[in-house]
Amino acid sequence: MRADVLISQDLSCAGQVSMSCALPLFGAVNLKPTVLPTAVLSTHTGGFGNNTYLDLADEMIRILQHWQTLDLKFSAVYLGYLGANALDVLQTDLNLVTDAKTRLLVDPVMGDHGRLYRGFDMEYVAKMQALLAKANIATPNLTEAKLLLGEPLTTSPRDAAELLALAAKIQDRFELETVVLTGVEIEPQKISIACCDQNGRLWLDHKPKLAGTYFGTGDIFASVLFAALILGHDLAFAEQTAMDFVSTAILKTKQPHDQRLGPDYGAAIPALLQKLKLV
Ligand code: PXL
Repeated sequence: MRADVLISQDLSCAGQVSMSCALPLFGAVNLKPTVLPTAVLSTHTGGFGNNTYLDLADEMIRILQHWQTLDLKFSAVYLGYLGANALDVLQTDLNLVTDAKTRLLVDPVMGDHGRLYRGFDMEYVAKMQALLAKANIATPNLTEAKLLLGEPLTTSPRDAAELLALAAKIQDRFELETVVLTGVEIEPQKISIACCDQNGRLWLDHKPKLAGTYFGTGDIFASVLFAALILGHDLAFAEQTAMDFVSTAILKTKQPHDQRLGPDYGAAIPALLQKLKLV
């Protein structure tokens, strides 16, 4: 049995990050997502205090074993925030549900703003480096790109050339087809991303920096980017669609708003469906 897309990342019960954004977005574009949750948390780890954490690594093994009896294979797999035990499971067992045609996007979620997220350490970074070697597409933010390359977190690319070189280095080091390095401020009041495609093309895209620091924007960016690629669009269209989606979601977020809850991404779905010609 062949299915469209498998999403494996955590389910944070409160705060719209990872699975709680990815699942509705892939469902909205009719990619019939299958899920393999890596952990259940009471909230994400960014600013809600003492969150609970139920590790689902053992259950993931059982789920994957059952799927194997169905000969279930996925055309696409999207991995994001995993946790150390879940990452180990995926490293050894993901091949049970993939084949040579499966496209794997790894969003190496481990930190932002120059710091690792709570609960992650350099051992996790090393595991993520090994996982990335299996991926076709990666979408690190600047912090994650530096961690993956073992470069100091204290410096940032100063101009377009340095940012493009960093993205190309990730592509080269991990032998990736596609890299989109997200969320870099090389010009004041602008957010830039750097893209490398499988044909050796390299380019930047920019959007005005909007007020606020919303949780989950990296997750909604990666979800929309991958959905557009799976639907057959090229990287230039996919990255523009994902950039527009995040900006629209933030602009449409009703104020006042607790930024820990993430932007009102649902408000940007009608425009997304139009852009993807799904309505
Ligand atoms: O948005 C990334 C993310 C995903 N999952 C969990 C997180 C975070 C960021 O803080 O804590 C659990």
